[in-house]
Amino acid sequence: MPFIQQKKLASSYLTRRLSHTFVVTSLTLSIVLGSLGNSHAAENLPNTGGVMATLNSEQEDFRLVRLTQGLKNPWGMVFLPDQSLLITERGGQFFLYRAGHLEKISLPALPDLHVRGQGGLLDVTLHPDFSTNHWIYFTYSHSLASGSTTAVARGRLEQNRLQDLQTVFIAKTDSSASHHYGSRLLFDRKGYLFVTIGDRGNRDSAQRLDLHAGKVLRLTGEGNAPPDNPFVNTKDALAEIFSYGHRNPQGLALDPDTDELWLSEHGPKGGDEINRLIAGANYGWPIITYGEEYSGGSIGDTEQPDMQQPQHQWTPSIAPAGITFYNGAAFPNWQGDLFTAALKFKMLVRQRYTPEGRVSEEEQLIPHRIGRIRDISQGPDGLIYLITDENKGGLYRLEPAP
Ligand SMILES: [Ca+2]
Repeated sequence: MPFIQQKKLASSYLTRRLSHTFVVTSLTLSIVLGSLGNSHAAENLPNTGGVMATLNSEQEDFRLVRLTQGLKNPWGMVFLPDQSLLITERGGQFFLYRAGHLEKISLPALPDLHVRGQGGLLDVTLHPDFSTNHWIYFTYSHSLASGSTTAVARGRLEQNRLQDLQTVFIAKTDSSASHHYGSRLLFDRKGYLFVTIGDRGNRDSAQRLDLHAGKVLRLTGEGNAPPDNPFVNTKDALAEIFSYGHRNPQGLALDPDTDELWLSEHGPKGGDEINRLIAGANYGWPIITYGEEYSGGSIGDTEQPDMQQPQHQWTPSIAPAGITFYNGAAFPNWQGDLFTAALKFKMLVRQRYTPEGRVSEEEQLIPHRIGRIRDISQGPDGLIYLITDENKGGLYRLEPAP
């Protein structure tokens, strides 16, 4: 099968601009080549699970395995201590993948769930003390009289029932749009809850400290602002804000070696970004961006002295969603690498960063094989799990090649 499985994007980055040009050329080439032999690959796949392919890549050979294709637009997932996998569907349903089967979670109707456009039930994570308190936390788009906004709720997961639902935080935004909710969430090792909020389609909101749109938030488990947040003493600023100037961040990961938070965000036309988060920092949108208007034409500059540069940017866009750092034993040659799920080109991107935060390796894995990849998670078994945001969305696993 004439399939361009891994296209090396760049092996060394001399300057940002040089690498930018190289990525454009290489990505375009791989898309053209990939589409020639592969555009209908997904439609031709059998509907049963099992090994789909054994594939080679720069550092590891692996098998791509489909576990199930019974999910409708899955968005987020998290492993429970018993190694079952909790998955959200954007339409408002939770499932547990356990012992090779999907089990539906029963729950009361979610209050004010706004299932429209990019909205619905979105990401999910566990409270650090889940083993004793059974709290799961999730994000969703919450209906308002004037549209909708991103909200955080929690509930207790007991067996296959979710109960005691509480909305703990409702983001203050000012948009009637049904897109750019952002919406990844995770607890850091200190027990603070980080939540990403998109600009809700109002790009200037990302620079306004009196709105939660276009921000990363840092909350307590009760949904309040911790007293050491960066803007608690800033007049007219919302105390929940951790960083700002983000467009639509749909990926968030903790670097297990440094405890730093890394984030992916969708740019406009081009200019998708990977950012390393610093408390109080401005990530520039829409004043600086490497993207441009969908209709063509510039949006802003690419640099400003008081704004953070991305660690990496993709032009053309790959539509990055979930990200994770790999530190498992199953793929020893991938340890420390950042994996990014991409909706566009339906691929997984592996990147290796130097200690200074520059990309030293980058390759595409499984482009156009399984659909729009929305999220990625490392399992307790050290294997890599993916979900695809499709009407017949699937759960897939990367395993070492035998
Ligand atoms: Ca930026």
